Amino acid sequence: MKLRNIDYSLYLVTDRGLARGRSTLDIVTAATQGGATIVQLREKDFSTRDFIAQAFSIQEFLKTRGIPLIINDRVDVAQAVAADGVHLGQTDMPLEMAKGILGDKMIIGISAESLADAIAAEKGGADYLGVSPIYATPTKTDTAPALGLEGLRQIRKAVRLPLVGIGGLNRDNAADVIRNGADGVAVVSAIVAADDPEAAARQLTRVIKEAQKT
Ligand code: TZP
Ligand code: MG
Repeated sequence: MKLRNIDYSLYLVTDRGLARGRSTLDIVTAATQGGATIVQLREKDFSTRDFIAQAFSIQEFLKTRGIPLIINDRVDVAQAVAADGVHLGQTDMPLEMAKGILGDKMIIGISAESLADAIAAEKGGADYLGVSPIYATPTKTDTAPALGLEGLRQIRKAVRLPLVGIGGLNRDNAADVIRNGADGVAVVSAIVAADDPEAAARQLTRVIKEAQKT
């Protein structure tokens, strides 16, 4: 069954390469202890089999916390492990095809790199949008031009879907993203590469919750 009422407030996106030798499960454990509300498993160089094994292990942990697991890029992996959702970019499987395969059982998140992307994804039945990138980031360099807070505001005005900002976000700018219309803040390096990922997540959670009140 598709989860409803997802809390997108602090959306962790994993990256083994930035974890400084710590396991993805360690990072996910620390991040959720610190308040991450949703986790996307992003594995660009795993074999399919390793990706599935990793997904099962993270899922086993997240289920005990009631935190949703989203799989990056791979509709087949998401389906194989019965993840809560899949996240697709503009060059991944088209939304319509993913919906054809997954039906209405899974959350489908779409990366919107422009206002037109956002409008098309809402029309096509996406469940949430990653507004990408808010700022340029060394974590992912093959992105569209940064949308900035102005780009985020324009998308907020045009669609009703939950919006998660991503790209260059950290505790110093997370509140701006919420105040300019995002429901949540997605981060890689601000948690994954932190000296203390749990403390980093806790700090982000505090900033985000505070901004959500205003
Ligand atoms: N998609 C757009 S930007 C990005 C992804 C996966 C990376 C964000 O990483 P960071 O370290 O939070 O800037
Ligand atoms: Mg992708």
